Amino acid sequence: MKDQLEALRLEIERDVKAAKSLEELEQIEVKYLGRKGQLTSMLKGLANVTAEERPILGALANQIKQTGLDLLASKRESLASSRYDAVAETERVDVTEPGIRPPEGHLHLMTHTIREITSIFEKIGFYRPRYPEIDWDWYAFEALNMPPDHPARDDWETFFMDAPISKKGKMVMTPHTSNGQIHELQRHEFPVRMIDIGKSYRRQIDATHTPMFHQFEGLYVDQGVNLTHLRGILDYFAGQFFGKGRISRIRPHHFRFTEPSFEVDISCGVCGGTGLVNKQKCKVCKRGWLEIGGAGMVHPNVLKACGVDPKKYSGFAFGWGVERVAMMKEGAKIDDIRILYQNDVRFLKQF
Ligand code: FA5
Repeated sequence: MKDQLEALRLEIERDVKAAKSLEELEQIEVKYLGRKGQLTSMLKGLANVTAEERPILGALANQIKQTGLDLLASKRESLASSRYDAVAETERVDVTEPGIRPPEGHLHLMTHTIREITSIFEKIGFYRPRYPEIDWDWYAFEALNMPPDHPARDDWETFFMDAPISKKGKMVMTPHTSNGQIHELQRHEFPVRMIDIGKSYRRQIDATHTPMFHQFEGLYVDQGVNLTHLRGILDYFAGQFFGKGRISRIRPHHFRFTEPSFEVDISCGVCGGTGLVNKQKCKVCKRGWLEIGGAGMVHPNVLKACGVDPKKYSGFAFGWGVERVAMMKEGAKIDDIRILYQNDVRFLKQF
């Protein structure tokens, strides 16, 4: 039995030495030293040996058990530390390495443009009120001197709301921001120096029109305001928004709510307003100027509708498309307005 015990000691030593994982060590412990292990079953054989041999063999068995436990413990320690070494090698983290930035959104080109326009006008004392984008017919048309048979009041141009009709007419999704002029003038606080920027809606869609777009509506009303003030503001905006050297011009036009009325053009940034690039017709503007929108002196009927005395007060107004002016900026290279609202990240990322 002594030889068997010694042989067992050697087997335990050999197996522990060869073990490559903590799981293997677990199995070795169960196999040799566990409750049903080989050493335990040998100890049961002690009952058959002589009384003199029994304590000697018992002591030897205990010693082998202790040796086995010690060997297992030290092997466990060395396997665990080499496992950490391996993890440290394969899963090393260099905390000084630059991290991976999560994708980050940014403001839409239209929001940037709205903020830029606001700040250009704020610098010269204009303020930005907010007026309804769904409003009564009276504000959107009637008080603006637009008769009931005006084409814009037709279903073809304007979105009418399916809502009860009030004293102020039908409810409409504003087709322009000019309703802001009426709300502002009704406050009777002068001077009025408003830049109202909001959404407008029309039944139009093509490369230069969207059913929802933004307009910015300027209104300056005080005693003694005349056309030269409008000209000054137009040139100021052209230089600030489009860049130094860009100027404006006005051409006669017709709007019901201004008199006289104009169409405003901005000199083309590509040909410098000459219409020619290397003696060839400028491809961007064809004639030196880009159309920006309408303007004019506020019609006396509009002032009267708001309870303002046209003999005492005068002023000018203009209304232009935010999308259009953004598209006209040099280098913008946007040839279809609809792309602004398609939410294609490849497009949006560029701004
Ligand atoms: C008006 O809406 C007038 N209320 C402007 C005005 C205000 C004139 C104050 C005088 C005094 P018009 O319909 O031309 O005018 O539109 C003005 C601008 O809005 C256009 O020049 C264009 O830049 C923009 N616009 C009009 N319709 C659309 C559309 N469907 N999509 C994108 N932009 C548009």
